Amino acid sequence: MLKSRAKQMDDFLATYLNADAKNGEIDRPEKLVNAMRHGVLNGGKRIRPFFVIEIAKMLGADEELALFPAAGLECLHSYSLVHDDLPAMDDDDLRRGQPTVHIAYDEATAILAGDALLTLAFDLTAHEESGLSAQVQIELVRALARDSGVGGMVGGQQLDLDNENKEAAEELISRIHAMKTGALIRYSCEAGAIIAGSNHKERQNIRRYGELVGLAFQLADDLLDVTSDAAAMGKATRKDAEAGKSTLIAIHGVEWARERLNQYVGEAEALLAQYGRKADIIRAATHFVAKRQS
Ligand code: GRG
Repeated sequence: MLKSRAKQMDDFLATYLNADAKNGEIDRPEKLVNAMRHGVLNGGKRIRPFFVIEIAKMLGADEELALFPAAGLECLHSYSLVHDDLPAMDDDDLRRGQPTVHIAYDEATAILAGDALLTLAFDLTAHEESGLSAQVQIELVRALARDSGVGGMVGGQQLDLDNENKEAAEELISRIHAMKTGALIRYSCEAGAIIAGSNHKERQNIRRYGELVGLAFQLADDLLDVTSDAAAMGKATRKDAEAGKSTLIAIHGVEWARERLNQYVGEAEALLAQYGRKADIIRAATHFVAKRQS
């Protein structure tokens, strides 16, 4: 299911990032479009668009209505990875098994490709061909801006940078995770509820579900690091230890993390109970996130 949704998203994004396509009457610089394509069309799991589409469907919306906002969210996520890989940030040469955008092109082009993916995200979220009402588009744009900006992903990245090489307290690590990684995953679920026209109570319920999935996603990421070839390092994860970052696993250990992960999954499943069989796909996705191997 995740694979077929990922293919659907890849096809959709490839169409919107076609080097021949014109934005109104304005030609788009080919190099920049190709760098954007490099940053997006490179084999991501597409978990966030999956949640947008499948939550909207679970709540009774036509899946077609979720496509534009789902693609917008993946563009935003991809921009964050392109910028995160830059020399001024994590300075990574590989992403999704391929050269990062600043390696394949150059640093200035990677900055611009990230910028252009971020703005394309909002273009797609409030797109005239989406079939969504203006009110729904505004709600999506506001929620996406809130969760990706200073109080969400970007703010979390700043806190993360400020705490490199320091022993951060558990509360601060959790706050960084919730903002940097969790906020976009929570948005992916809330967006599904906004598209389906959920009432306040349902939207809050789905937001909480998304929060739990975000927590599970980050913990699974930390576990993946220690259970990979970095395990020998013992204390912290290889990736994070190299970057001088504290992790919850370094504080509490692997067993605690596994138990906590099960607890998040249990709580998340309880929130889905009211949707019965309609939630089967989302239930399976919750387990996939918690047990993911990549
Ligand atoms: C630079 C503004 C700015 C923000 C960067 C998201 C982020 C903030 C940095 C990424 C660092 C990182 C590797 C965090 C761990 C969790 C995470 C977001 C992993 C990547 O997401 P996946 O697993 O990746 O969904 P794919 O490649 O499948 O899309």
